[in-house]
Amino acid sequence: MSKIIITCALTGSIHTPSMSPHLPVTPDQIVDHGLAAAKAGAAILHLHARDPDTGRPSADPAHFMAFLPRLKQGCDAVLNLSTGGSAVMRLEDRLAAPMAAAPEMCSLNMGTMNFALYPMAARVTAWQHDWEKPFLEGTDDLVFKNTPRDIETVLTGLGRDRGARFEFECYDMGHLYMLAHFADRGLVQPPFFIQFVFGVLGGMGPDPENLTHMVRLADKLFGGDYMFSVLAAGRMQMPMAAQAAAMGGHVRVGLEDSLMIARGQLATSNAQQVEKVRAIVEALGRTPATPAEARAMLGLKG
Ligand code: KMH
Ligand code: ZN
Repeated sequence: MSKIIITCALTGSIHTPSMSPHLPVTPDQIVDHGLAAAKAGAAILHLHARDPDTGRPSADPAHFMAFLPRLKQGCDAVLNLSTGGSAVMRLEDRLAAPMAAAPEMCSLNMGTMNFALYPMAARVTAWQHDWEKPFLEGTDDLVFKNTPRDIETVLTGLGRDRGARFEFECYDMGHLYMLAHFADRGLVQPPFFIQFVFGVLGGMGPDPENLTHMVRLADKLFGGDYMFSVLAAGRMQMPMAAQAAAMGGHVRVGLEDSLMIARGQLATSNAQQVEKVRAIVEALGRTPATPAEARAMLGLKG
C-alpha cells in the first residue's frame, strides 16, 4: 500500500475557547501546535485563523499572516488554507487570505448544507467570551453555502489562476457527483484528494458502511484517479481513521475535528492526536508520508 498522508487540522472554526483550554487561537499557539504536529508526523497542516484577542474564527488575512510565515519557515509540511472558513462568513471573505497567500493547497467544500453545532454547544457550562453562545446557537438556522457557482469561483481563482490543488471536502454522496461534474467540465485535474467528512450534523454520520459506500461510489466515478482521506468529527475520529487506514486511505485528525484524545479526556495538543493516529496506522502496516512524498502524491506545486 502507498504511504499514508496524515493531515492535522489545528483549530478550525467550530470549537470555541470555552470548550477546551488547549485549543490554539493566538498566532504563537497556532505556530507551536503546527510545528509540533509536523514533527509528530503530519505531512499537511489544515489551517484556519482566529482573532487572537477573542478566539473567534476570523477571515482577516492579517490574522493568517501572523502565523503563516513562521510555519513555513519552521517546518516543511504542506500548508493547506481553508476556503470553508466558517459557515457564518461570506465566500468573498473566506477567499481573501487564500487569494493573497496563493498556497499550494486549499480546502474546497463540495456542496451547500446545514452545519449545526448542537453537541458542541451542550458541552459548555461557562462561557469565556460574549460571542461564543450566540455563534453556536445561530447554527440551528444557518446554511453553509457552497453553490456550484461558489465552487467554480474557488476552482478558477485558486486552482486555475494560482496553481493550488485541493482537499475536496465531501460530506455526502451528492458532493462526489458535484466533483465529477467539475471534472467533466475540465475545471479540476486528477488525481483528486477527497476528504470524506463524517459526523457533522447536516452531513453523513460516522457509520462504517457509509465509508465503504463512499469509496465504492468514488471508484465508480473516478476510477483510479483519486485518493481518499477521512475525517470524523467528534468521538468517532480515531475509529474511522483506523478504518480509512485499513482500507488504503489517508487520515485527518486535529482539534478542529475533535477536542478529545480518549473518552472524557481532552487532548492537550494537536501533536498528541497525530501521535495517536500515527501509532494506529503504523500498527496497521502503513508508513506516514513525508511532506515531500505527500507533495509528489498530490501533484502540488511546492
Ligand atoms: N470543519 C470540517 C468539518 C473547511 O475548512 O473547508 C470541515 C472543514 C471545512 O475543514
Ligand atoms: Zn477546516
